[in-house]
Amino acid sequence: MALTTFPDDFVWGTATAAYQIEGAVDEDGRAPSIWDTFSHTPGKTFNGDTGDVACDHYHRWEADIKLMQDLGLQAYRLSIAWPRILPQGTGQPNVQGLDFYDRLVDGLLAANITPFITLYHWDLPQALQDRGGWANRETVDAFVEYADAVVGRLGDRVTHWITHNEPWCAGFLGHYMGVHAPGITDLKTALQATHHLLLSHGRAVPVLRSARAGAQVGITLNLSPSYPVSDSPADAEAAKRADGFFNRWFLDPLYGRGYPEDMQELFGEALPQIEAHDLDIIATPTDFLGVNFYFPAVVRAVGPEVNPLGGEQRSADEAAAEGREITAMGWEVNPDGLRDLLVRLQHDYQPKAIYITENGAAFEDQVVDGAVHDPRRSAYIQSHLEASHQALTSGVPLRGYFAWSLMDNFEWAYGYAKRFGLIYVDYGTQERILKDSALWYKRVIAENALVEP
Ligand code: IFM
Repeated sequence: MALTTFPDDFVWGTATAAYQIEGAVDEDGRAPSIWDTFSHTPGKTFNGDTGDVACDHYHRWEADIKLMQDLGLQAYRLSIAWPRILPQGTGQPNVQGLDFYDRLVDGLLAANITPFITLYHWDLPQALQDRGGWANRETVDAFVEYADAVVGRLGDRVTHWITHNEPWCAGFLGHYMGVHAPGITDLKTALQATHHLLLSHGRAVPVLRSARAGAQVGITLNLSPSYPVSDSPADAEAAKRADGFFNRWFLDPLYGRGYPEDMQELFGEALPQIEAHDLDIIATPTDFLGVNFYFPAVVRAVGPEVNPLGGEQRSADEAAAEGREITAMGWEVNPDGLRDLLVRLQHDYQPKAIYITENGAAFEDQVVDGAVHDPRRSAYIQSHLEASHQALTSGVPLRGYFAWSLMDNFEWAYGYAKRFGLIYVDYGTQERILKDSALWYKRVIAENALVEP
């Protein structure tokens, strides 16, 4: 029975990223990215896993589009591998790399699936890292060159563009915590890299928009509403700082307010170099905001010796003790966080439109008699769709939802140990199996409404 109906023009999709699914890392002129280097460095990923083969999507894309069609997907969010297009980061575009995405886009359009293309989902050409990577301002120019090459080939057909995926992760996980490529652990470098990521976004917006009338351009942020773990003023302050770190450090400059003052004070000497007009460029108006939501930050105050930002997230055990369900990533399930986040975004920033560009969960899926029964994933998505619908009802301009992920894939430092897919991938044979959640999501799309899992 239909429970909750979505607007007629609501877009239903799934998302992936190039390095997580493509494989074929040294084919047709592709050169290494920072993730090739990082994943091949001993000790950096679970089990030493790499994206060398991944889901072999580079060779199986036609069959994968058929699966998308079977699910009734209306949209598919993919990312382009920069090192396929400009293997050395700049210079002459690699025609074979462009050809691959050209075929993929045509295949999607022929299947009536709208491509939403992300330019940067973390696979910086290693050649650019060798020249300083995102901490080097020249990488901003290189990104614009890359955007120009992609749009020159695909811009006549692609209507939805996302400059960056989760600059918080690329900036801080990659350059401060060091758990993502390029594996640097320095706050000043991280803040400089983050500034250049945002600057490159602003520079690329007009390039992407110029290709075709009506092209829609946005950026995708991973956002976590932050709640204090207790009523104490110290925890409230810690939650505010966490909000500054995860959310406002990106949202404020993107929406024309510059970097938040409280965080500038906190970062002190680590602040990035900012040139005249950088903030105006970063604030170039966009057509939509992409929101990736998985879990909120529930935060307590700690001393600077524990964490320089003066806060830490409560553990999975603590969350479980409060009755929260925990996913295989150790993340707590809290769909109210998504509703609160969407309502707050509308209240504080008024984006023209919002797409949930990722949401989903990893669980320990098993194949039993050729099927994968994953009721917790369907329940996770359903509860977040309910929260999304509540936000819609209260006036949030939510235009679509992309489940993460179309299929199981390379989960970065976790390698292949974590499965987020609606489709199960047997990495030994590359067989794909539609999980129960995929079959349920197919019904949601067909009904344009929530249906019981
Ligand atoms: O797999 C990632 C994706 O690449 C970016 N967003 C979060 C997902 C799950 O961790």
